[in-house]
Amino acid sequence: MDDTIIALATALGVASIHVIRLSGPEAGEIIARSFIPKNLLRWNSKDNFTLHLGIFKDEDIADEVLIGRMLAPASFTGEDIYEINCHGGPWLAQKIITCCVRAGARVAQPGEFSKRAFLNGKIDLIQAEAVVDLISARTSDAAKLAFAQLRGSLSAKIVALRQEIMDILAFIEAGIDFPEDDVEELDRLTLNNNITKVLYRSAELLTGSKTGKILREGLQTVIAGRPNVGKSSLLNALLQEERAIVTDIPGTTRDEIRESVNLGGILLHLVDTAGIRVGEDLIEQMGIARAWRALEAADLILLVVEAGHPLTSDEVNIIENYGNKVIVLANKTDLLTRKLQLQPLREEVWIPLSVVCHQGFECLEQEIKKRVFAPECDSLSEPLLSNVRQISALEKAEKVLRAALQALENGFPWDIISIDIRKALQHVSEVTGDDVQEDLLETIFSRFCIGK
Ligand SMILES: Nc1nc2c(ncn2[C@@H]2O[C@H](COP(=O)(O)OP(=O)(O)OP(=O)(O)O)[C@@H](O)[C@H]2O)c(=O)[nH]1
Ligand SMILES: [Mg+2]
Repeated sequence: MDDTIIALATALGVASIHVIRLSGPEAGEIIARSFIPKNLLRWNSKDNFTLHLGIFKDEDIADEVLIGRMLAPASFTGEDIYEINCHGGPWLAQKIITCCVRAGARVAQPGEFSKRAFLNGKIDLIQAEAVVDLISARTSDAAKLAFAQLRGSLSAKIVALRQEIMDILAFIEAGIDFPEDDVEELDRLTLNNNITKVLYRSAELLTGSKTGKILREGLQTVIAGRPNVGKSSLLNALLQEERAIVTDIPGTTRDEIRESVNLGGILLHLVDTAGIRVGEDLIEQMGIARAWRALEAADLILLVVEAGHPLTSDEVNIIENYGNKVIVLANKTDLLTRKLQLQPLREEVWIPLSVVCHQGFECLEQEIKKRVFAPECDSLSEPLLSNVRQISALEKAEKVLRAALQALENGFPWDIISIDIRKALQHVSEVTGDDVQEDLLETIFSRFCIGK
């Protein structure tokens, strides 16, 4: 971390401006070699968080640029940062970078600026990962969630949880030092209560994480059913464009068609599949095999059936096998002459639909929302966990805490219990990055973009 790194922070291509970022102890000197400020006095004043107009000049280039100065330790990385806003030609940007590299800068690895911010204690891992989520957010709830994490509301919860585990550990250590039988009984009860309290808090966070994960990643949503029931018509209606071919010939769709859509704030990754039946030719059979496979990987299955018709064995099979991830859409209600009788097989939800008359879509949206937002987590009022790595670390912590509780109930000695509590502490610390291996850090930050 003692060198100065440089990268293009904007996407490479033609744009009105490009932003080149430099961070490190020599950033100021490197810039000064090629920058001729318009107002030398202001530039020399070293005032922090200031913008400077001037000319960036090298042997074979010159550009009028604006340079932003953010000095250590108040900057994003905690180091001296200079941001060059140059004109948006990719060649020009590349030239400026080359010129700075010649002056001593090193081209940054992906995520290296954020990694420095983390290592300098400016942000924790939750916040670093939230930046990436905010950049890739495609719905307003996903953006809100990432922003809340970036502001540290989730970190505060994890830090509190970590503190409670540290208190438990301190309590056990004291118990080990003063082992007296009558005190021991009382202490075991207190310890049991305290571990249970921590478990309750982590369970709360993990329940909310189901919503968080969906808001962050979206739902893998497979549209399935037998041929000609209106699957591709439903896809087109949800996308509001004629994406898939629709005909009244059964077996129209062969290959999977994948598109994403924002339905009431939830990102659905839709997969339209071939109608399930005994395929007539090899191509159709291959499509049908893909449809079955897609069901396996789905978070949500929209099973389209024809309203008023009895269920086929394949439809029954899908409901029975994938029960809680199925919503049955009884389509073509416009063709019915009498009132539709809905007869669920189990606990699956049925929604009457007419794609051509655009009826039933609100109901579908409500049902999906109901599944995403568990009643106990009302929208985004609470900070939610959403990142798989963070969720899995907390799950591991929960598992060892349960083991500790069990060991306590079985009358195991305190030092054995303390081993589990220590492990729990380590897993919770992994969430914020307070205790994390170097190679894990490498993996996390390598997923970031260059210049971030
Ligand atoms: N009356 C009526 N017809 C519909 C409705 N939805 C779809 N259709 C018609 O049903 C026929 C089949 O529609 P598709 O969307 O191609 O059906 P599919 O399920 O994708 O069929 P395959 O790709 O063959 O599996 C078309 O003629 C559609 O216009 C509806 O709500 N009401
Ligand atoms: Mg189709």
